[in-house]
Amino acid sequence: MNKKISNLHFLHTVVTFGLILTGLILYSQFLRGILSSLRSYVRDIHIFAGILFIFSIVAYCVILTRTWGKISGQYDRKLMNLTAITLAVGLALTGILLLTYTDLQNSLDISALSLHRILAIIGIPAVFYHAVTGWFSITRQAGVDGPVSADKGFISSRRVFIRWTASAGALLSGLVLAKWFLFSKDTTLPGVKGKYKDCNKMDPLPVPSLGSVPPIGGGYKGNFEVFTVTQIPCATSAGWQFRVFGLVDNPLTLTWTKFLDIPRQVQVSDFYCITGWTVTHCTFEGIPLSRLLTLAGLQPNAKYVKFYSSDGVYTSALSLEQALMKDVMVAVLIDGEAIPSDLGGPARLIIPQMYAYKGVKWLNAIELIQEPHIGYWESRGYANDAWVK
Ligand SMILES: Nc1nc2c(c(=O)[nH]1)N[C@H]1C(S)=C(S)[C@@H](COP(=O)(O)O)O[C@H]1N2
Ligand SMILES: [Mo]
Repeated sequence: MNKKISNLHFLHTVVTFGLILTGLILYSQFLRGILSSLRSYVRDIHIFAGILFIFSIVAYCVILTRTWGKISGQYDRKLMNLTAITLAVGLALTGILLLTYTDLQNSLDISALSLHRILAIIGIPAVFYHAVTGWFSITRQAGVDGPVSADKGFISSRRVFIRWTASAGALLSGLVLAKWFLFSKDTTLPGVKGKYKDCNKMDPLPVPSLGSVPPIGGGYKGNFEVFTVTQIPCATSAGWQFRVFGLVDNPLTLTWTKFLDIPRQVQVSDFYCITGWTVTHCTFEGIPLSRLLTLAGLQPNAKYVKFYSSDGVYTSALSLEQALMKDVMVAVLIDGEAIPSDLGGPARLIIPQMYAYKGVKWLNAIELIQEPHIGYWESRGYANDAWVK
């Protein structure tokens, strides 16, 4: 039994080490910048280690219920065990929640992410301490039970030494982690800046929320081809406005500042151009279209939603039902950066479940209408319902 527990503690220590290391790499934009080619492997390893971690928690719980009686009276040990397990379960649950984030995003995932980080700050040193002291104390017990009786003084002084070292280590790593998570502002990830041109002059720039920085999707993979049927329009915050009009009760004309006041959401999605190229893991932040439509107040005869671009040429449209899908958004940030003019900024439509020709760039107006509208590419032969696959 002791051997088993000792092995478990060892496995747990290794797994925990792996989780800390990969977790830090995933969190750190700097390390991720350096290791960008390994990014998705790091995530996979983190997930794999997380699964092992969950197994070891379950094993712990099983052992703990068996040995609970034996440690009766040792309240500090019980408390330590319970705290460690609570934290571990919290980390596992939030981790599982984060696994399910795809393109149907909401505040739940953002809360899961911040909770996962906070639990890591508290939890990793605690769990680590637990694993190290547990592993050593059981190795020690095994030694005592063995044929060669060890020197008691040595054992107790070694135990004290290990406890102190582990406590100090846990405290120190806790402080370092806390500093890293709470106060670091590393922005060295090669993003869209430099890669794509931005002639927009928007002031203020949208402030990315948690989830955008660092991007919850780990940074987009692939390359956008800059598609446009016109010259690329350049916007200024003073000249820019966003309208929602047509069959609505309260037509909206929003300035850039008013537009930025509307709460946004962060979601990760893939971007498919029907001509065959794809960009995956894009972390978009924007206003859910349904929120804008609600603000404007839909009239009963509003059946379709038409989208206009400030290029004055490009349009597209969705049925109301499609427009109300919760992952349809008017995005202003990609991977935590303002969407550059090349990619349709300051605001563009994102419809993760449809081909990108539905995603109007330089979006500046939305009209609620009663009859279907056939957009730019739709009128040139592309399907009006552009579902991917
Ligand atoms: N205003 C406008 N929006 C547009 C287009 C366009 O030419 N003009 N092209 C569409 C197509 S076909 C694609 S694939 C995507 C390309 O987005 P990107 O240039 O950001 O890669 O934008 C879509 N939205
Ligand atoms: Mo496209």
